[in-house]
Amino acid sequence: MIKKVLIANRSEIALRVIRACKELGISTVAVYSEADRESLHVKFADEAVCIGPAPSRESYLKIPSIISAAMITNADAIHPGYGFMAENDKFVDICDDHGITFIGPSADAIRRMGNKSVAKDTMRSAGVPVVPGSLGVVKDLADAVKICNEIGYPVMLKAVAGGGGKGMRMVQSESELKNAFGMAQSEADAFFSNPDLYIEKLVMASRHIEIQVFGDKHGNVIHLNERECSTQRRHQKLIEEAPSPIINEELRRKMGEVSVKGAKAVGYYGPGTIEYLVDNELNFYFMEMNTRIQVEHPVTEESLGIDLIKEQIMVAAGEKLTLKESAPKFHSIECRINAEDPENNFRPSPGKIEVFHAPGGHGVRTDSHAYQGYVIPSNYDSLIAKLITRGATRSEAIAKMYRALDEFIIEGVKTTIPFHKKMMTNPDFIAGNIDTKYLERNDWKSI
Ligand code: MV4
Repeated sequence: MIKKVLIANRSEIALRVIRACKELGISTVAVYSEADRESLHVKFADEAVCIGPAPSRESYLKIPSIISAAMITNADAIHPGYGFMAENDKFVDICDDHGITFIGPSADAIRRMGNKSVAKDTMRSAGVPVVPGSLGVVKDLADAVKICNEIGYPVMLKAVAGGGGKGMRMVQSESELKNAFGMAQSEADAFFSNPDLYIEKLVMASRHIEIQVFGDKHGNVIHLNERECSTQRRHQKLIEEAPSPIINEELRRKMGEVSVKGAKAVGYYGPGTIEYLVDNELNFYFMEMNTRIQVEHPVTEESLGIDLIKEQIMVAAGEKLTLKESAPKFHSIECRINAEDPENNFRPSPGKIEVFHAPGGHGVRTDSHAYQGYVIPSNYDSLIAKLITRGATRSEAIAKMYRALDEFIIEGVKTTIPFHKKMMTNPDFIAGNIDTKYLERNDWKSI
């Protein structure tokens, strides 16, 4: 049994985990940096330990400080949230060495999915559709030229240690490849301390759709349908929903089935997400697997009426999965409310929240660590709230979202609320015609 959980994170996700622990009767330990002393996760945890100064590398990324905080408070498990320690296989090994339960997958599963080329080859072997390209790492330029001639241009050079759009470069021709290959290797080495690249044919797919999977330590794996995440800007998701307006029952079954096979191939347990690109003909291609709970997990929760974090903790404690596969019951949408100025290229807008009123009412959920008087530090990401609605239909979820955005009052910092209000009345969004390049092609103010 898990009696006390240390939450190795901050902001809304730390609070989300604390709430789940309280409902399970589990004690909580918050850790915080000097910049987060006044954060809500510190106030709502049973105990709190300061682990260092504001910069992440000196606090939330400092493994000895986190482990020490767990040891002195006698925590028997650590929940990493997302980001920071969530996909750090060495951290999981260290937890194991100290007899602390890491609330997440095994170090081995994280390692294998963290190497994007190993991940792709593992998925291909498990029967998951992948984009044509190199098998494993491309040795040198000669090898690259040969592979590209086989698959045809344009291609994508991708760093095996990259992911989430980092360390990726499009190449149109052999002459371009001759310049780009060495540069891409040097860049990958500089950014990720690993120069290895793999190659894929460029796919003209327009949607980012991901499948939620969930496994336990007894070998059971299920899928919990898809999330539509195509409304993004520079690889930052802004709006997510479940289900996707373009996925039919048959495709959901197919994508779910292969995703479960993929997760089983790495002995996966806990919640995980398999990301796909989906084209206009509804072909789907594996991109990467995220071995963590994700920011957008609430739309899956609201679409199905379940609690993914409570299940994650129970599964980490060794319990069998209690969740069951099910068709979506509701439509859910999430808008990320960031402290950014959408009028000025989404520039970060940290500072003091002078007025804060969160919306409520039927079908409305606000996940936030912010409150009136809270100062948003400039050291971390700019997410201040996730506004989630659920409706019987997509159009009801959209109507609720517009109503909730209209009630949301935040003064003192700029936020993405005006952008989201525009999107909720945008005919393209309402029709479900969204793709990953939409916000590149269109200035949001003129849609
Ligand atoms: C691609 C691609 C086209 N062809 N791979 C970007 C994030 C990472 N998960 C994979 N990404 C892409 N990989 C091939 N072979 C286009 C993208 C891509 C993208 C993917 C999902 C969501 C938004 C995107 C925006 C630009 C490019």
